[in-house]
Amino acid sequence: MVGALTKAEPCELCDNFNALEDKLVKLYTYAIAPNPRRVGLLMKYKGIDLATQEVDLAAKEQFSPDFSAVNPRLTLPTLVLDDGTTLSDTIAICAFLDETYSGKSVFGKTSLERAQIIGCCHRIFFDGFTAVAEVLRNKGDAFKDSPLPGPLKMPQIAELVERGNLRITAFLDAMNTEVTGKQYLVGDALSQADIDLYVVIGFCTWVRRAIPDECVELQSWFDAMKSGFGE
Ligand SMILES: N[C@@H](CCC(=O)N[C@@H](CS)C(=O)NCC(=O)O)C(=O)O
Repeated sequence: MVGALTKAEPCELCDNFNALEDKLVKLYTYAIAPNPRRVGLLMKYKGIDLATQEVDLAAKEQFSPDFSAVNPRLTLPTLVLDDGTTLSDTIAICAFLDETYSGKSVFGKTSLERAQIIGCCHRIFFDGFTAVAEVLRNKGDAFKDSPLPGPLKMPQIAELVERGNLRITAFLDAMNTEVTGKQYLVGDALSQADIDLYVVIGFCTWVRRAIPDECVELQSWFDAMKSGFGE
């Protein structure tokens, strides 16, 4: 699907009219994967339409010569600007799109909120996303010799599955405490941190992990996000 325009489905939380900027940018993505989803939900929230190209990770298309010429790190999402500059880290892409496109920001209203949101995203990525990835990628044939995203080849380590599961439990428990008494993780508006937590909780289901029954606050926070995004 080269050069198609994505049109976000309307949802309760989202702006649906953000004008296409005159910058020619192209997003390489695989919409169902968690890091691309962090960008996809930000775009949906802000009503951003971009030219996109799907790179099918299930079919290992990231290893194709065409895509490795775009991003030698072989990861998604990847954003290419009209001058050829390439961004290949999700948080950087989100910050760039948030600032480039008008409307409500998901990076806070003050420099302190911005710092807190980036800190929170970093924690969710490190404590949550990488824990799930540790479980997912260290067993089975799908990620054989490829337990980390990118071109590096190395063996899977079976013990990391158990450690990853322990990390997921600790992460969900910490996030339950974090959202208690709050509608949003930082400040009084939805931020990239909320998007990231929502995505990582969804990613947990890829390794058959759900929010534990005792994490009541996290479950109701997640349910509110899900319905806000119309999912
Ligand atoms: N450093 C990247 C990592 C992104 C990443 O891990 N993306 C995954 C999809 S969720 C990927 O591209 N995987 C490719 C692979 O498994 O080979 C970021 O923060 O955006």
